[in-house]
Amino acid sequence: MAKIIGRPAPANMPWQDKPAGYDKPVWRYTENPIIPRDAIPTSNSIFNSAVVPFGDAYAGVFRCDNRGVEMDIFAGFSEDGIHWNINHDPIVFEGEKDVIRKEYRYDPRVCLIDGKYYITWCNGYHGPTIGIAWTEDFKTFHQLENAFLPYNRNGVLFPRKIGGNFAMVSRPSDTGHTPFGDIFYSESPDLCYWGKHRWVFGTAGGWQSKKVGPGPTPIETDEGWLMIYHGVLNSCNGFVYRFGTALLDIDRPWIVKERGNFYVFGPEVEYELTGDVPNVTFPCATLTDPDTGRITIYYGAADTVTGLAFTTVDELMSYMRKYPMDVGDQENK
Ligand code: BMA
Repeated sequence: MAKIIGRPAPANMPWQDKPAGYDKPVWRYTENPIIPRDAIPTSNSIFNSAVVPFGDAYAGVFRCDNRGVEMDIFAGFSEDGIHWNINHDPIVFEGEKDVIRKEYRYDPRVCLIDGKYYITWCNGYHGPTIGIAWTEDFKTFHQLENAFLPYNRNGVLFPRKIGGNFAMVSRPSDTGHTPFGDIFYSESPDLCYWGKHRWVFGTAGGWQSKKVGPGPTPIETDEGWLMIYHGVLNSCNGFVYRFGTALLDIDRPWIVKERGNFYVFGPEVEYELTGDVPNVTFPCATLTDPDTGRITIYYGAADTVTGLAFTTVDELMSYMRKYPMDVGDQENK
């Protein structure tokens, strides 16, 4: 089976074995949600957040909407990846005045590349676009130019350069709740100028028929980039957010080698089905263990709280292969 390529996992990576008799590829942490909506004094909701190993513990960037329901991102720290101390004030970025001006910030991702932690998020700049910053200590954050013109959401960096360039997948959008969405790939030599924009894939049937967008940092395996992505159904009662998997070519990630037809995870339990926005499960980060193939997923639930879920590279690959989608002629798409 596929092997995860990457740094060894922290010894205390959060994990629970699959419950006996459970027949789905991703299972929930029994103590979910790990972060309640009011974990800091001003928060209305804490969700769609990203964590990474940091030293011998963990750090993260959290989406906390305040009780004015204004969106911003906050740094946080944890010894075990489960219990978090989130700063009570949002991140203050250093950088050029035009760059650090703030309208709103949400849905952060964190990605370690060559010893620096890069944060990407949906950044308000006359509409949503992709903000980028880096930090080495999760105390001082240096903001770079926005990656793209508005409108775009879900900018997710690859954890290493591809063809000598930084690489990112994203979902071009509109100013509102965007009734469309495909995943595109882009490269940059310097994290300032982005190009080589390639279409990766678009919507398909059922659970992913309205829009699809990148989730956590793609996971490098010896068979390709394993991408966990969100898919959205437009039901008669609003959007439903689930997630599924695709395998991208390692050197040309716009080439889709495989894609699952079935979702791997979706809203099923109370804190996912009810909250500020019902029926949303939205993954923004994973921890991975190359030795065991374990994958721990951090996801936002109902735009209100943060949950943990578990799977393995074998579970995701075999489920994708059991229920595959025909990806067509990728060389002529
Ligand atoms: C998307 C983003 C996410 C949110 C989702 C469901 O467009 O705004 O932050 O989780 O909608 O409301």
